[in-house]
Amino acid sequence: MTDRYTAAHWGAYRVTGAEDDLRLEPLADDPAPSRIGRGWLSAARDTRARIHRPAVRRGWLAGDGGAGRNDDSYVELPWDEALDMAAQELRRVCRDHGNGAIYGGSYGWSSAGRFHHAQSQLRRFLNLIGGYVAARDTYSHAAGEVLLPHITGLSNKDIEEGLTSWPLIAQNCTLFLAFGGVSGRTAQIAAGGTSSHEVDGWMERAAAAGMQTICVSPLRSDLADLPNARWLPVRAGSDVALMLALLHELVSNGRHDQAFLDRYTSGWPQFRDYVMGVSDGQAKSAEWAAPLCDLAAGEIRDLAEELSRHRVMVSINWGLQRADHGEQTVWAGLALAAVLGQIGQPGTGFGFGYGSTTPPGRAKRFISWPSVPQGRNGVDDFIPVARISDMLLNPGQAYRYNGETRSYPDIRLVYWAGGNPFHHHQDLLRLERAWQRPETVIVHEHSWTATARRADIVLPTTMALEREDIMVNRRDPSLIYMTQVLAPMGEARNDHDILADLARRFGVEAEFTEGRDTQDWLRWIWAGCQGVAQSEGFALPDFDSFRDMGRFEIPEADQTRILFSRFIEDPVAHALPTESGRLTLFNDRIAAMQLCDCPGHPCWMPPAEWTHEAPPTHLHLLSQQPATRLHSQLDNGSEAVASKLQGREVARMHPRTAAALNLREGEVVHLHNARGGCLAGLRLDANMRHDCVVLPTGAWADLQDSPQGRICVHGNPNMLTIDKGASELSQGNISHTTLVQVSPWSGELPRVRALDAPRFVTRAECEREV
Ligand SMILES: Nc1nc2c(c(=O)[nH]1)N[C@H]1C(S)=C(S)[C@@H](COP(=O)(O)OP(=O)(O)OC[C@H]3O[C@@H](n4cnc5c(=O)[nH]c(N)nc54)[C@H](O)[C@@H]3O)O[C@H]1N2
Ligand SMILES: Nc1nc2c(c(=O)[nH]1)N[C@H]1C(S)=C(S)[C@@H](COP(=O)(O)OP(=O)(O)OC[C@H]3O[C@@H](n4cnc5c(=O)[nH]c(N)nc54)[C@H](O)[C@@H]3O)O[C@H]1N2
Ligand SMILES: [Mo]
Repeated sequence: MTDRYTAAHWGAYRVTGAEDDLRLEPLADDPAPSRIGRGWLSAARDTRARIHRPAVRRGWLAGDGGAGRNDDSYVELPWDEALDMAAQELRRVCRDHGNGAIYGGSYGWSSAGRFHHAQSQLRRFLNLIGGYVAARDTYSHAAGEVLLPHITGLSNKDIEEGLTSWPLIAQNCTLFLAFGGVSGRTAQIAAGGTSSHEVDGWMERAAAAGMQTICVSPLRSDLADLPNARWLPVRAGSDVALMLALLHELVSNGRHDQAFLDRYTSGWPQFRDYVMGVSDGQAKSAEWAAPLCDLAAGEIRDLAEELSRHRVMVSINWGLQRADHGEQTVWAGLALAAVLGQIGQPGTGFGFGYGSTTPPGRAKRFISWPSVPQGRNGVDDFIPVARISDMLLNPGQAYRYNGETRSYPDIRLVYWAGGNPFHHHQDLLRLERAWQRPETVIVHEHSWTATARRADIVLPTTMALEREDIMVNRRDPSLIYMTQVLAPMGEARNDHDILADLARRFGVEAEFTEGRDTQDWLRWIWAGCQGVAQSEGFALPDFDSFRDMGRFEIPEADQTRILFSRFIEDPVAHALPTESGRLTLFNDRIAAMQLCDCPGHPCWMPPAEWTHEAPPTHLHLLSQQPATRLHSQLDNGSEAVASKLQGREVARMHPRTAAALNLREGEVVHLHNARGGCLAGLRLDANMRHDCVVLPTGAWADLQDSPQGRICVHGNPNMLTIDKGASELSQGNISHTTLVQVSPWSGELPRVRALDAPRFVTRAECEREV
């Protein structure tokens, strides 16, 4: 009997029932299925929010030059006409301005599945017509991503995949020092899909084996309730000060591992002089750090002493570096692990990203499965991914990035498939202004997100449930044939098919499709997988059998890893590809860049905004990843909708803070600062610092004018965040560095329109106006 499966970034599912009784059942052997999937079917069937037909923005048809790109009405068109328009615009821009005027960065998570990956499909197409301006690095960990190769010689991917495995932590680590926590909330996700969620289970096993855990975070909930778990409620944005004080304390008491530092690091003398205050006259003592971190000096000293007695894993989550000077948390964390001297030992040392998604630390063998080739980009220009508003607002302007001085390209056309910048980017009102600059915006979406509602040409795509695909994830032992579960909504088409039709208009259809339809491509990918499997020493079934089985488990071969183990075994034979061959605690190349916001060693620099010295009414905004969805995906699904309060995203605050601000549980409140504002429903939470407010990311932005200015009535935190690079090194986003005020909302409550379709007009109505 044929089993049917499908998969998403949040898990894999067995499909049962039909029509009205259709169900997505998490795999029976998944120990902790994600709650996100519960909202998947309802979001897919949401006829209000889904895009049914190609649509063109009314103002764009009327030649408004982009000014109306903020929730205009739309004219629906037949596919051929919409594609003709898109092709005409692409051709015009390439002819008049060159391919360097097309922004195709198209950042976003899109959906799981090896073939229908929107961004890869788009890049393949754009490469065939001459190329596009690309985006570098990620929103997830750009600060770490740019820094790590300098200081460790390894890419962020190398580090993520090389991280010391959970079983070794459970066996050997006695103290897990978790900066930002290790959260089952974020471990729901694995890019490309996952058959299993194991992070909470490993933390439980380790705790049962006696491991102590310290959650260093403004939120206690960043770590599950484990035996031997403690909460160190550090001030948000002050972790580097705490790390430096721990270093100072260890060195002052002779508890640093000098032999390790001599053998495996370079630049320790310069960095030590900074820590001890020799170079700048300020010892980074516990007394110095205490007011910055809002901890008692004694607590910091006790922690340093404790660290020196334990087998310690210093773990830095990704969120910590999505902050002003975010590079420093990664670098200072590595320095702390180096001073403790346990890097490269089983279960201890340094970690970056444990719990931030499910794969880091997973003890599985990695297999490089094939994917659809994207071709070569004829344009070599790029921007650091989070500099999009800067680029659109300031063509030609110079900026620094990773030692280079670059300038922003002059973009005329933006093409996006598989991402939602009007949820993910910082300072959305600034983005809204910047977004009015290009001549044309083309978006592929399956739902009327805020980004789709700001596109000129909107091309409706299928959701993963509406097509066939394959989940093969390098770090997952299950290979899943993703069956088609639902018929496509309206006239929605696959990204690939849309782009194939566009390619035909450029005479490159044959190159784009290589003569294959979806089934042919899936067979092609599978044939590649079979080859890879063979070289790994096992056989895969033929394609038809795989499709019938729905799920194939590769022969189990768990593998554990120890980060930096080869280097630690022999630092000469396996020198790191850094400037010194070792871990650099002072880095000459970075120092030579002479950046005022990223000097040559880990360094404390106060963030652009933080609660220290701010009035008590200014709260630190933690815009963490949402528990009920993947970023903005499935925000219209039942799971996310049920979690809202009066139809809006929930903000959490300490009861004492709420009382002082005259705010009550359950009411709608107004979060605001100089950049903008949003409305959210208020819940109280005693397990958090009193000077913070939590508002998860991803509510579909719903920007409306109100007596209090232009606000998001639905609760998107990026109305408030700062659009600035972490430093001139990485230019990574700093979404976790933001102060806000919270007030009661006394006016009438604006209706949330984000989950409805935009207004439609007929062609005739539109033409009458022009
Ligand atoms: N304030 C704040 N902001 C943040 C963060 C934060 O912590 N705080 N985190 C940042 C991080 S780490 C990230 S990764 C980003 C995430 O930002 P994004 O990756 O942009 O967020 P998603 O909501 O996953 O966007 C994916 C979009 O693709 C669409 N989609 C899904 N499947 C398909 C498909 O098959 N075809 C097409 N064409 N579209 C499809 C979905 O409808 C959705 O709109 O957000 C960043 N923004
Ligand atoms: N459910 C769910 N899971 C997800 C995602 C999702 O959208 N939904 N997105 C995935 C993606 S793309 C990514 S990149 C990862 C991100 O994974 P992370 O970056 O680890 O997740 P965040 O929720 O942004 O941040 C985790 C916690 O860091 C803490 N934190 C913030 N600032 C500070 C600080 O200054 N000091 C300290 N000590 N702690 C701080 C906050 O309390 C926050 O709850 O999550 C992934 N997992
Ligand atoms: Mo991310």
